[in-house]
Amino acid sequence: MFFSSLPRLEALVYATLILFVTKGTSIAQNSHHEPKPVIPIYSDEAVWGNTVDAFRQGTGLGGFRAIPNFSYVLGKPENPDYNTSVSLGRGGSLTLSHRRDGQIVCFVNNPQDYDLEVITPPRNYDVNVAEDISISISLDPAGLSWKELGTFSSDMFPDGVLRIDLGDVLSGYHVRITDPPNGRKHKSAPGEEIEGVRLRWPCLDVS
Ligand SMILES: [Ca+2]
Ligand SMILES: [Ca+2]
Repeated sequence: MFFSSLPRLEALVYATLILFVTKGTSIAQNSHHEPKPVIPIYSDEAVWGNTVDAFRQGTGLGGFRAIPNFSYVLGKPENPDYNTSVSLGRGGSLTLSHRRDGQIVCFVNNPQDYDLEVITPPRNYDVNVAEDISISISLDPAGLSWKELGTFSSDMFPDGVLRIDLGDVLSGYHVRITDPPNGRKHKSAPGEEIEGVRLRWPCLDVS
C-alpha cells in the first residue's frame, strides 16, 4: 500500500514545492491578490464535484434535459449516458466545486500528469455530432478571479472523459463549464451534457 502510492506522493510533494517557490514570486509581484499556499490531500481517493455553485441553462433544448436534475452532476457518475446528465444548452454554463466539511477543496497542478476530468456521455450516444465546451477555473475560493483553460471538442475524447492539464496555473478551486457562443452544437440538444467533474489532485488551504 505504502510503496504502491509512492510515485503519486512524490509527484504531489514536487507540486507543493513548486507551489511554494512560485507563490513567493507571485505575491511579490502582485500584492493585490495574495493566494494562500495550499497543501495536497494525501489520499488515493478521487474527489468528485459535490456542489453546484452556479448554473445558467442556455436555450434551444426544447424538452430535452430542460429541467436539470443536479444530482446527475454530483459525485461519481455511475453509468454515464444522456439520461443521467445536465445539458448546458446554447450559451449555458455550470460551475461546480468539491466541498468537505463546508470548506471548498482546491486542486493543484501535478507537473507530471493531467489534473481535471470532466465526464460527459460517451460519443456513441450523440449520433456523431461533436460539441465544444470551454473550461475555466477560479484561482481563489471566493471565485473572484478566473483563468480559461481552453475550448475542447467532444470528438477529441470519444470515451466521454475530457482530461485537462492546468498548464501554467498552479492551483484552482471552482470548475466552470461553458457552451462557447461559436462552438459546435447538436441541433436538437445544443450544449454538452455534463455528468461530473473529478479533481485528481485535491488540496486544502494552509490557514
Ligand atoms: Ca498537470
Ligand atoms: Ca448536447
